[in-house]
Amino acid sequence: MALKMTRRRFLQSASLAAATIPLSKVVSADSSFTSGEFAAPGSFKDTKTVYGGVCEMCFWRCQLVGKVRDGQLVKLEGNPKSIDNGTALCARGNAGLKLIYDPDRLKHPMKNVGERGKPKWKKISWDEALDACAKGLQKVRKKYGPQGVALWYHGASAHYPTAFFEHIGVPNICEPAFYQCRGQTAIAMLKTLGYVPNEDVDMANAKAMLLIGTHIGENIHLSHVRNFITGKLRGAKIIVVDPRFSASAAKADVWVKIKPATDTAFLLAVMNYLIDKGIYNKKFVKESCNGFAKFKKGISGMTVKKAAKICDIPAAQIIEVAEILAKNAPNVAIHPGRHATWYGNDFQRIRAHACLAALLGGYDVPGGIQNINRMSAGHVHWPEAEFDDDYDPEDFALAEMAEKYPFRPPGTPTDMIRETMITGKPYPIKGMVVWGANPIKTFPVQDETKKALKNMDFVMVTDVSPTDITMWADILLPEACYLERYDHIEKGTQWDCSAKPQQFIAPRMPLVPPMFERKDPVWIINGLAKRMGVGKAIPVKTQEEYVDHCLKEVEDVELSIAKIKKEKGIYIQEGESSYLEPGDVAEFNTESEKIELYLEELEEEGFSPVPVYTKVPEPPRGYARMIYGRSPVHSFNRSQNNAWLHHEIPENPVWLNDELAAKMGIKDGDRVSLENQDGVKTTGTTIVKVTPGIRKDVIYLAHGYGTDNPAMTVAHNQGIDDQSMNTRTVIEPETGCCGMRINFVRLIKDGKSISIPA
Ligand SMILES: Nc1nc2c(c(=O)[nH]1)N[C@H]1C(S)=C(S)[C@@H](COP(=O)(O)OP(=O)(O)OC[C@H]3O[C@@H](n4cnc5c(=O)[nH]c(N)nc54)[C@H](O)[C@@H]3O)O[C@H]1N2
Ligand SMILES: Nc1nc2c(c(=O)[nH]1)N[C@H]1C(S)=C(S)[C@@H](COP(=O)(O)OP(=O)(O)OC[C@H]3O[C@@H](n4cnc5c(=O)[nH]c(N)nc54)[C@H](O)[C@@H]3O)O[C@H]1N2
Ligand code: SF4
Ligand SMILES: [Mo]
Repeated sequence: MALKMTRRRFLQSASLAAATIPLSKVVSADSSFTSGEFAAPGSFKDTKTVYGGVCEMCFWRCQLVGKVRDGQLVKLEGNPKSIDNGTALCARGNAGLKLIYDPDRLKHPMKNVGERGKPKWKKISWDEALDACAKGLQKVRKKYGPQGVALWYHGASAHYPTAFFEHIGVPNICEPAFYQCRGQTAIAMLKTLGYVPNEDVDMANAKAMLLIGTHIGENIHLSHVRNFITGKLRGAKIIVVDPRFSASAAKADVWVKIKPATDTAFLLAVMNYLIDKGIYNKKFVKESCNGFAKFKKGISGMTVKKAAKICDIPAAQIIEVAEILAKNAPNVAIHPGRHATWYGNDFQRIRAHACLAALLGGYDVPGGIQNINRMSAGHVHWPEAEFDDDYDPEDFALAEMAEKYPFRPPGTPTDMIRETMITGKPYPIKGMVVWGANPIKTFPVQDETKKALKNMDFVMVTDVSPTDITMWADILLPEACYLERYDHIEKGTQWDCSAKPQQFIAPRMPLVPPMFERKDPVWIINGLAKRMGVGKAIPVKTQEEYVDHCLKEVEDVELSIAKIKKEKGIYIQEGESSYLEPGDVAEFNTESEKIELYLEELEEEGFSPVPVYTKVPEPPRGYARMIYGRSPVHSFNRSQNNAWLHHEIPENPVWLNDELAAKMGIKDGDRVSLENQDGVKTTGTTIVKVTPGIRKDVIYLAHGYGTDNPAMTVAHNQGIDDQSMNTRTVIEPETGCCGMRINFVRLIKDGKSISIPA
């Protein structure tokens, strides 16, 4: 791996750089920075601590404090008051400094005077920019109706804009990052348990844990990693199922080197074994589960022997896993999973996670999945809009078409919006608004996304930095980043469920004011609303008022920004333990008020009511399946231009099995590119990591690399883009989410394609 520094040295150098080098030297020279904005630092004595920051280098939202000197942020630290991340931040959290002062960041509104996708930027004023956006969107609305506009969004800053676009009747709104992330996990859990446990699994107090994929340690969500490591240190047995020796596999007692896409068969076999041997939790199943007899019968076909063959693992290992789980039940952490859009057969797999936890009684007990009480928090709503008689946004929500995906996450499936943008059916979508999302990188089949964007009459993008999506804007709006603005409330609970139960609320507050012409979402949207003739409906005047309003809506406690400031950024109150009292029975908010082992709703819609394994196509001869995961120091594509993080892991090595490599004549560190089953090649190159820690039928790489946008001067063309290899996708029939591990690749070295031996 191209790690040039140890993590400890990185953190030392990161904080040293922040503490001692004038920022004017840390950022590279850029003519648009005035010297005044990057004045020389004062003395250490002048450094003050500003409370109330909330990280958004990823979406875990750790609570921060900023060290500020002469109006400049010189260091970020975890908020000592935090019951979540404490004083810790991960590498990305630390490196937020290099985002805020990245000279490549968007500074002014810009108009594309070149082509979409090959932009030429002209700096314009906010008046010009908002006029152009209002005009562009109104023109589309006039010609095609309000349904002519669609929205793709992600992130905390998109709450208010989304509410605005709903208010003006935009019917097709999608969070591609939810649809292609944990959307289907959420719905599978909701239907099975009656609530969405997210990653609320009490690993710190588990006696055994099971991770399917879920590569904690590369997947860095700070308190979640801490939860996992604490469980490990307290002696939990760890089972990791992964075709690759992931960071969590490296901490495991049992590594199940499973054939990709076969996890449901594995889980079914484990469950069958528990049932056959009578070593499941009979009391829990009787009291808290619905449809056990039909479930038992429905899954009985997947024997240990059969699954061993399908999953390409020893039968003895399936039995070993089942025995470990049974022995440690109910204190077992069956991880619900997060990113699940793998193969298009994943809804059933996530249901299997929930059912296995049920057979073990692993709910609301130490170690188990927790139904965590969270404080309610307010939102700001635009007033209910009144539309013409002949227009009802619901009639245009592509909802009828989407009905074929009865278990879809909220919103219009990403794929359906894209399709409609291209075909104009059932009606034209000709205006696209993108707010904080990068669908070029997020969403498979890039050519289709580009075709859809080309087909628009108007595209408006709001972002903090140039990324691959910003190249497709007609008007590009620069937003203040998470360190420079107020934002929607974050709420949570103590991560270790055995600790004194506490809950917190931490709204995001700015650590320093925004530079250049960067603005917050309320400012931008209100300007747009006025120009689009809905100024009277504006619910709040400033971003600060917006957050104050959300705080006032929190039930049972009086909160305000002033109060949160006094509380050093975090309001903490006593909570209730999520563990059941002895004698209590867990509650599930489903139709049967129990865990739906057998989900009738699925049957009614023509799907299997018990989890079922569906086979997916195998790699063609000469290719291996491409799988992906996280780089521990990056968040998707969004952090790639961060100089500190780029310095750590500048490209994404392609993992190749060592025996294969020997046959192919490939050595560790060789420079290669990838070619997929459709003959599409990656633009950039990367190095090979030759390792026994991966199966022979897969090639692995970290997601997010391989940036097309030359305006990202650090990241441009560094590493390779996994999404560019996803020229095919599969739409999951239950949910409408896109499977992204169904493409196959081989290597190219020195211009020659090298097949993967069988
Ligand atoms: N550093 C960092 N951390 C992050 C993020 C980030 O961008 N950077 N993003 C966050 C977000 S939004 C998400 S959703 C999560 C995603 O992180 P996870 O939810 O952990 O993602 P997964 O896809 O479950 O896990 C990826 C692992 O699955 C393995 N895998 C691939 N195919 C299969 C298979 O068929 N079966 C099994 N059992 N394993 C398979 C891969 O080898 C890899 O180790 O990470 C979060 N954490
Ligand atoms: N091939 C492949 N596809 C994937 C994944 C994968 O692992 N492989 N992972 C999937 C998962 S789990 C997820 S969660 C999604 C992630 O999908 P996205 O969230 O769309 O991914 P990012 O690349 O982080 O793009 C976010 C965009 O928001 C911008 N941004 C950052 N901060 C702000 C802000 O404060 N305001 C505004 N307006 N913009 C901001 C960034 O610069 C960037 O352009 O991708 C999914 N798609
Ligand atoms: S896990 Fe890291 S990047 Fe994510 S919010 Fe926490 S400190 Fe920030
Ligand atoms: Mo995600």
